[in-house]
Amino acid sequence: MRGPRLALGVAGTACLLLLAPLAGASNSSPYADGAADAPAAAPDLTAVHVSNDDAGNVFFRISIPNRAALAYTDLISLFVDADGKTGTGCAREAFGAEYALDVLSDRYVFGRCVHGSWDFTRRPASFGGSFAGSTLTLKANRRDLGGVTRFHFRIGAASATGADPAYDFAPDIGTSPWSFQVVAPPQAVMKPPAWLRKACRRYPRRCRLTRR
Ligand SMILES: [Ca+2]
Ligand SMILES: [Ca+2]
Repeated sequence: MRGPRLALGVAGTACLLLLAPLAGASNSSPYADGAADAPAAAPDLTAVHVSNDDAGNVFFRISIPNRAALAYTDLISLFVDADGKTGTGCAREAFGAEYALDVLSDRYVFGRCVHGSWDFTRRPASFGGSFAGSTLTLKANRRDLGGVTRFHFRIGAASATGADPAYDFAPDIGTSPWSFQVVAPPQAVMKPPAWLRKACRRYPRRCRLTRR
């Protein structure tokens, strides 16, 4: 009898943990790229602020002080290396990005890397973007960014006004990528594992699970 009782106790405890909200678990992190460190024509990436809310929505706020509004010729791409491996995804070795959050010619587009090529055809409902106060905001839920807890990211900005586009990168090419850890209540982003669902079905009085 000791074995089954112990197993039930563990399952019940885990269920309670899943049900317990982690109030105020959302977080934020600052990043910085040099000011005026690129050709003057390029959108100048400087302060970057990344945060997430308890629902797992990730917000990227990117300061571009030399823009009051984005020009039609401006391109900003935020590359998410969801698995932290530059050898997988698109633009391998340089970015290794699985997802791209872009604004191009006033259009906000979401890219997925499929077999080494970008697919911009399916826009997740959580994706969005805006520009105000010289700050570009891009957002997406982490479930649309591979569902990972931690990811690497890089930002590229270009102005395609002349024969030679002017670029700024944050962080600089050749340096380590920036990294962000999503902190959100588990029940907002994951299902309980199969063994736990089974245990809870078997012992419903000891373990209440919210239905999804
Ligand atoms: Ca810069
Ligand atoms: Ca990758």
